[in-house]
Amino acid sequence: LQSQDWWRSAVIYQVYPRSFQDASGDGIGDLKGITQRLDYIAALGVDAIWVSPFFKSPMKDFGYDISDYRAVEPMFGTLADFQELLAAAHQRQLKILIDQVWNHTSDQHAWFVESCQSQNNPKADWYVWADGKSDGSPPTNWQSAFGGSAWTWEPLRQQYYLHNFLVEQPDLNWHNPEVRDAIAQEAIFWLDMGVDGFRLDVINFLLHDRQLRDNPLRPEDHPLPAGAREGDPFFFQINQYNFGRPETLELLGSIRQLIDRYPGATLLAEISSEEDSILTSSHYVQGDDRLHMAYNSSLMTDEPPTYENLRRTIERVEQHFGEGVICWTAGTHDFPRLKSRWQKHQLGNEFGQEAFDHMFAALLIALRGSCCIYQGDELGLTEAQIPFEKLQDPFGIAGYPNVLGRDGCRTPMPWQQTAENAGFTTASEPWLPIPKEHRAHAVDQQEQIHDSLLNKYRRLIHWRRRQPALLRGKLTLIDTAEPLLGFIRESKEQTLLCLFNLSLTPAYYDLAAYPDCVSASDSEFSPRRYGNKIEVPGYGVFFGCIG
Ligand code: TEU
Repeated sequence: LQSQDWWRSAVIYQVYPRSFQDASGDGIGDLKGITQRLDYIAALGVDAIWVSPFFKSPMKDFGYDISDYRAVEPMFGTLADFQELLAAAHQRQLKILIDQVWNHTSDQHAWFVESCQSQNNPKADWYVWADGKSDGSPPTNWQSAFGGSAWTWEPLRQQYYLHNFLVEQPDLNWHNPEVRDAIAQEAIFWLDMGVDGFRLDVINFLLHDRQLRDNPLRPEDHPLPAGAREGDPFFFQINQYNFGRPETLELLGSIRQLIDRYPGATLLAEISSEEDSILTSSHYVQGDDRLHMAYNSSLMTDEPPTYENLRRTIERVEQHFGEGVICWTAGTHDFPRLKSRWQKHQLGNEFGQEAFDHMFAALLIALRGSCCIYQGDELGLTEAQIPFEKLQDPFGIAGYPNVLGRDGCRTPMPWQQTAENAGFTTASEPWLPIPKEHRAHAVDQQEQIHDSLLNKYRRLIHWRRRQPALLRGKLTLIDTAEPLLGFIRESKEQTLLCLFNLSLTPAYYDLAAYPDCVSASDSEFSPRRYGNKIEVPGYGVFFGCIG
């Protein structure tokens, strides 16, 4: 790969700063903490780190509510700490993507404070303001993704403002060119400092319907989209006018042009859409006037990873993304932990689960595109059960007990099995409790065990770096029978047959068509071979060189 195209097959590691490593001793992770742990991240063999927001923020949504795009939140450190992190990462050939929240700001941002004052101040049109309906009710029936109406009344200005998320997260008005220019200036500030790109939060939310049309109500027989939360009013209607507007795609060209002034810099779009997330996200990455890569929730729903589901997902990605790059993502700070998500679908006994985790890691790194690993998923951390009194996530608190909040995947990293607070902090208490059962999965423990999940991830990611077909090859699904999922990755230099057994019992594949096939990953997976027949064990993997 050209070095400027590194992102096309990058492995990205997501760091959630509050929970990675606390260097200051206040119970909350910080930038210095990340710098201290860079060697750990480098040892994984990843290409880049996506750092969740560390900008100045009242922390209503833990940093996704920014009150100053250019300042570092003091609890995370200083701008100098960030520059140190950036330099130390670059020294280790690690790129840094920062998390830009462009759809909304905090209600404490100076822009919003000004916009609130009157209907004709210089920033009056920077946010989405509207009068209520004739009876005084909100302008439309739109619902916030975090519950309740998406509109809040502002007495000072005597109008409603739009917030697709929390009341404290007013939506910027991207129809206004001044807003677009202002955000571009914030982006330039960080690009000039040397960051390698941005993760773009809810980028499909930027534009709302200018005519402020009501969303249609979801007919009772209209199936809920995959990933929709049962009983959540957000899904009582079809979210057609509040976000996901097709006009949004027209904004992408100028964003891309700006980034292209910085060779090698990249944009990773978060597409938050339960309604056909693959098709929706594919639109954001088609061609040079759109974004570089997109991730979606297709691997983060409750849908179990069966042969059928995975095959369909891969097929649809190949069909819709074309040359566009998907970033395969099976965990983030928003979804229940990968390790726990599918357990109720019975992946077998403990041995079966271990094999499954290994297989799933191999699948992630073998698919076409880039992939993202959320901190702790490489340790196999389970979803933490947190008592109501300790919950922090406003979304989880408001929806308790019906809506599962996001604290369960945000607990601190366990670095040392027996240390106080597992080595995360020297404070008496971390901001979220560290589950007892996570200690057995601590980094220091897993480093000593050759076949720990951590070491498997490390070996797989390093191995991938040496497989041209995985870095540059096209992907073709092959006609394997259930439960064996199979595809071929083929580049100029190499052709790789990739087989994944999605069941607990052994499965067989006839290699007659590839008589010269040799295993490409003998030390990691060792399926048995009987003549031309290959036996892939339960939740096993086979990578074979066929050219
Ligand atoms: O998340 C958008 C998103 O996917 C959420 O609306 C999701 O539906 C919710 O977390 C329930 O699972 C992004 C950020 O990743 C998230 O942390 C922020 O809270 C949100 O945007 C608002 O900025």
